Amino acid sequence: MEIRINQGILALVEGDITKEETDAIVNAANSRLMGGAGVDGAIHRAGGPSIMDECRKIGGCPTGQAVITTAGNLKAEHVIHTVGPIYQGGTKGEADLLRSAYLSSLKLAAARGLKSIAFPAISTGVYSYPLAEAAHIALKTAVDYLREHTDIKAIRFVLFDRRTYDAFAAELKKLV
Ligand code: AR6
Repeated sequence: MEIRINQGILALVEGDITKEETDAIVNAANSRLMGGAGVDGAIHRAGGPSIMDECRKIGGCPTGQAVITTAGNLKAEHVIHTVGPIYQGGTKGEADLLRSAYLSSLKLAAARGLKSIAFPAISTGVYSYPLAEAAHIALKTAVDYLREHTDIKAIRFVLFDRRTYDAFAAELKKLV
């Protein structure tokens, strides 16, 4: 599913983010930037050890913020590592932190002059964020960004399974 918003394209695809050819792919990291399971593990495995070397030098990233490294052996040029919230019932500021993870990544990409970015469904795996709510926040942040800015031309959500793709597609239809 693909829609034009202002001067940009927002796309939903089912697939593996490590195969993306966007200027940046986004990693759903942890605040120590030490690697882990899920998409974080997949990105470090496919990209090779240089990404972790850079993460070690950066040292960490608070929840809701983002940092950038090169992308080792991946086709993308950069990896933006952001940290989504661990879902704890929804009363611990999780929604604001999740929005901030997406927005910080977009702002960092734009500040580096990057034109295309691919996101996974941040916080919806190990961090247990309810899928429909997380999809709403992710897409609203992306749609608003494209409406308000013209620097980034393509935002892709690369969703690992059909259930996640369907949840994002349902939320996008409600938003636009
Ligand atoms: N491409 C795209 N999406 C993927 C891929 C892939 N190759 N692999 C998994 N996903 P998660 P979180 C999906 O758990 O919830 C790590 O240990 C996955 O199916 O990767 O933010 C970190 O180090 C799900 O839909 O991230 C942190 O400690 C989505 O990516 C913690 O997990 C996010 O699931 C972060 O947890």
